[in-house]
Amino acid sequence: METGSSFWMPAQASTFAGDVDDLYFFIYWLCVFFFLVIAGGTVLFAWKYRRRRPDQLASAQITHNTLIEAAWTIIPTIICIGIFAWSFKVYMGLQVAPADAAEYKVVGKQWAWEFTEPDGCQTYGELHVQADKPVKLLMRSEDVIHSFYVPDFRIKQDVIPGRYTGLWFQAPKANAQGHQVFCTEYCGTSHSDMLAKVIVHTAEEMEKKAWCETKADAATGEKLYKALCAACHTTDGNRLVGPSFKALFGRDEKLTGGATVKVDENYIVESIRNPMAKVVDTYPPAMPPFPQLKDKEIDAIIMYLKTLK
Ligand code: HEC
Ligand SMILES: [Cu+2]
Repeated sequence: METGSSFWMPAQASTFAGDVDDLYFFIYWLCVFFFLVIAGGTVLFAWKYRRRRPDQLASAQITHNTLIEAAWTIIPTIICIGIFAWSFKVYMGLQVAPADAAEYKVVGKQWAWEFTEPDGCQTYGELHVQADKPVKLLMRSEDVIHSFYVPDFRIKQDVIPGRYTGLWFQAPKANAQGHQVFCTEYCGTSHSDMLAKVIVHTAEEMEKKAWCETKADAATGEKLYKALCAACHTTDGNRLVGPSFKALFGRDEKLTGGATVKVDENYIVESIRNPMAKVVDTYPPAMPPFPQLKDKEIDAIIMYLKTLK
């Protein structure tokens, strides 16, 4: 468990996580209190005024009590107005990003998250932000409705095709492990694999931006695989939406239409750039192209695929 997390709630890792939790627990305990009063009162009265003899008439025929009726109207009204005012304040805090927030672009698609930093650096499955600085996310979907949810930050927003939606947050503390991101709108077969992390950096790390230099090595390839391909391709031989990458490199692949192709570097590049050109036999033409991947990133993926014996 992360620091600050409890049995009830995940860590409070954004500036407004505390406010959201305070409001939540206020409403929660208010409900517990009234549940006990009402359910307890019902049980108590059912017992206290029970019929004791078969010929017993109902006790006093009370038609109304102005004082009690006024009280149970006015008190809940005041409580509801109070909850509305409090929620409105917290909600506006969540909705309105400060003017100096760093603007990141977020794209959700089946089944990965892509991020573009204000300076154009692109990352996949990892959102890198600076500690104690406001961050604004401008989000869109390339296919169906997704939803961007960071429990540690207490933020969640639908990501919709054909229109931008926004979110903002400020994470006070650096966190190298990262805060988990989930997709919370059911979006197809690998919905539950549509994961990412928000990694919060110190100012010095943000200056260096080590994650922005792409190295053409197998480790980088593995990271890209996990962020972009793992929802459809396994490495253990199991069939998912697409074929497994286990022992893919060098094998002879049967294509729809009957032709056979040897899996080499050029076939892999073509599979990534133009997946419809050659479709593997028994699989649907369901792979999206990845025009955003740089040549170096594809080199890294190929190096990683070669390690999967
Ligand atoms: C939405 C699901 C999906 C995602 C995401 C996806 N693929 Fe695919 N991929 C498929 C499907 C389905 C096939 C089989 C049909 C075809 O050949 O186009 C396939 C086929 C392939 C093949 C040919 C495999 C073979 O057995 O010959 C390669 C190589 C490949 N994908 C690489 C990638 C890489 C690299 C990524 C990540 C950058 C990726 N795919 C992401 C669905 C996906
Ligand atoms: Cu999704």
